[in-house]
Amino acid sequence: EEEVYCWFYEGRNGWWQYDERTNAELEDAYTKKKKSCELLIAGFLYIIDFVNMLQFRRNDPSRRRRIKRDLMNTPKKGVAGVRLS
Ligand code: V3L
Repeated sequence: EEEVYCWFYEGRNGWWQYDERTNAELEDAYTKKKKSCELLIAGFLYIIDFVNMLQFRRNDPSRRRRIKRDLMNTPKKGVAGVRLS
């Protein structure tokens, strides 16, 4: 089996996989050993902090979520808010 890794953000009782475009951006920044990067998600700017493995809104850092890089096959709620059926 292939060991494919991708990125997840935390929901209330589980993890959501990032959408494909955002996942590619995260993987690119992570591979370049950046400490952080900025993402535009649904009209909001978010900071990804690779040091503390957090996502938060740039204009409201209290809106904070844990993130992780894990095997694609790992249990998840769905992808970017779209639940697995
Ligand atoms: N990708 C897509 N939507 C996001 C992301 C992201 N990386 N970050 C936040 N949102 P906040 P449960 C999530 C959405 O952090 O029931 C899930 O995708 C976020 O959506 O306060 O708690 C679900 O759709 C939320 O709707 O800025 O597991 C939903 O929460 C909104 O942006 C419920 O998931 C504000 O998030």
